[in-house]
Amino acid sequence: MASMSGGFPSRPGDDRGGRLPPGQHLAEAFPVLSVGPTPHTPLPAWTFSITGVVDAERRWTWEEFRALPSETVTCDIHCVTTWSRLDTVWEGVPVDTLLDAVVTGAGYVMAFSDGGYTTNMPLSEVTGGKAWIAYSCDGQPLPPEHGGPARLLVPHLYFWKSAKWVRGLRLMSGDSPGYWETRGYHGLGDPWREQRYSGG
Ligand SMILES: Nc1nc2c(c(=O)[nH]1)N[C@H]1C(S)=C(S)[C@@H](COP(=O)(O)O)O[C@H]1N2
Ligand SMILES: [Mo]
Repeated sequence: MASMSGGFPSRPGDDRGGRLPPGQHLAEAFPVLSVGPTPHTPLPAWTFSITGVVDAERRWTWEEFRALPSETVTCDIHCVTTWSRLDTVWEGVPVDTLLDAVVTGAGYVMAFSDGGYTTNMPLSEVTGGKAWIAYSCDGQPLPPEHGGPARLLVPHLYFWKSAKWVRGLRLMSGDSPGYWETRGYHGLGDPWREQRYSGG
């Protein structure tokens, strides 16, 4: 079978052998989409926290976080503004590994980031091997504009759920909208069901 790796635009109607969700096209490069300035938190000041509905809050320093077992993940990413990239390669700590450190009855999670960005989803969307806290992309340390030192990676949902500069997960009993969800984006955001916007 021919290579399907990205880097050139797809023709309209070309779904790359079924790998492009409806309404998506291949990005030529790796676009940067940020609602505010890129934060630059020094690593000695960086921590990752699990807060909210937990038996006890947990916090890792950068050193502790980087000492956790990590995985390499190859996945396709899909932005709600219709660009996709295929076969992106990431390295990161499984969210399952971090959640193993707490006991929770939460049903939802809010990822929170330096700069104030937040995004919410059902907790089940980031468990079971579906999400990572990624610190490397395509073989390089994650560049600041793409969320370095670390970002949430939830590739099966639209990419706005993959919070850049993530600093923690707040576990919640009930759902609550994050930054874009407050502004009309979908609570779940499944690209295969084109869940771009909520309501109507
Ligand atoms: N902290 C933060 N995370 C964010 C965003 C943002 O503005 N701030 N934008 C989201 C959106 S809409 C997209 S498409 C991706 C873009 O990631 P990229 O800039 O690495 O392509 O990050 C998501 N995570
Ligand atoms: Mo996006």
